[in-house]
Amino acid sequence: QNAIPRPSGYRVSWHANPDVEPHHFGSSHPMKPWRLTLTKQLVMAYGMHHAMDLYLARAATYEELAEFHHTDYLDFLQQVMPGDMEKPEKSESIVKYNFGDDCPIFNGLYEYCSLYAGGSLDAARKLCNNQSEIAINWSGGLHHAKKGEASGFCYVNDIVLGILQLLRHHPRVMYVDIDVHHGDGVEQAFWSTDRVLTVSFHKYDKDNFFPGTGARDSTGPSHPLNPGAHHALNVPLHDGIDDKSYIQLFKDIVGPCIETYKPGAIALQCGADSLGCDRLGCFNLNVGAHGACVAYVKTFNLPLLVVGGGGYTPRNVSRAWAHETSILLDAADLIDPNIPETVTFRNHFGPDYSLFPPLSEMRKLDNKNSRAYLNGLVQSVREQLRYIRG
Ligand code: ZLS
Ligand code: CA
Ligand code: ZN
Repeated sequence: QNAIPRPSGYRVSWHANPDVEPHHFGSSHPMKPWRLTLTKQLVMAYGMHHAMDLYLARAATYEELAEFHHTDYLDFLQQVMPGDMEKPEKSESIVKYNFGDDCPIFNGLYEYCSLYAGGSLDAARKLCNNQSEIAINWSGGLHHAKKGEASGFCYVNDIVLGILQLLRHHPRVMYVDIDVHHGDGVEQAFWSTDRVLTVSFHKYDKDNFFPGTGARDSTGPSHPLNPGAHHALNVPLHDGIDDKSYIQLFKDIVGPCIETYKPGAIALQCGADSLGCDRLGCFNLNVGAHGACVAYVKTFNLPLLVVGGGGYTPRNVSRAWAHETSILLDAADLIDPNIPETVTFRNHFGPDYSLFPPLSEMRKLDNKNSRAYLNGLVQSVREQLRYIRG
């Protein structure tokens, strides 16, 4: 595969540390950091690494993590060991900090957390220093982590840390989240400020789908004098949303949000569990549609922090994030949809060996989102935006 030419107009930076990849949540756990290895192999097989500035992410320091997280939580995260789960004297803290099946304690947990957080911090700093226009950290995007507890496979919130960095240089930052789950940790962190507008698209079912928050009428603090009022925007969806409706909805909502709020920078969480055939997800998107959302955000030409997130069918996560890397490089047209013969672990991409397998046809799923429901969402978002100024 020929190398992708380097774009002349703007710089794209890639922030990663290969030491994230071998961490293991446990064999039955859906989160597989190994999907990052597969993503990198695809990106390299296409020659995309020649078109970006590549940075080895450093570990976030304790002090950097403490910009958002409570130090008692960080101390625990730093000291806890795999065997502690069974120790009675540790059980109080384990419950308090929400460790367990979703957030297991594994070897190298603190290293894993500080490396993926370091990637997002480095990426945000490159944007602030004008050394990059688009900065990518596929190992980040862990949107559920709270100040003082782990949640939903997330231990430290690299997105919050990245946005805090962007806020040093930009009066307003917009956050967009296309993971199938609600971006509750990021929403909560910026709940009381008008300097961050959070926008999450997600499956919403209060009782049966994690984390159970993110209803349409959950828009920020209810007191009108609280500056954060109206600055959380939620797009709750039902099962099976398809390419056409999702792309239309995304543009109808994200476009007016950017035009109204006029952010100085955007953080985009690209959770790939919104794809069809995801092990945990229930949407029906193809790789092309997921990428179309990324492409749309890029058209606004704002400094862009791009992070990963969920995604539990590794072969499709890596397809999506490789395709999205090519979009961010303006090189999607130069990429062969047939996965190169030379890619390492090519067997994972069979039998089709395509970057765009027909995911939406592989699992029969009705779209439970009626046209009327989606139109109602767009209407209600328009009404919310009347309270927002840039
Ligand atoms: O957004 O639904 C839940 C919570 C439970 C059900 C599962 N049990 C284990 C705990 C209690 C109510 N948790 C979700 C979390 C989803 C996090 C998404 C993260 C992100 O994509 C960003 C990275 C959940 N869904 C599925 C599982 N947990 C889950 C499935 C299978 C297993 C294996 C390992 C562990 C226990 C058996 C597990 C969790
Ligand atoms: Ca989401
Ligand atoms: Zn998710």
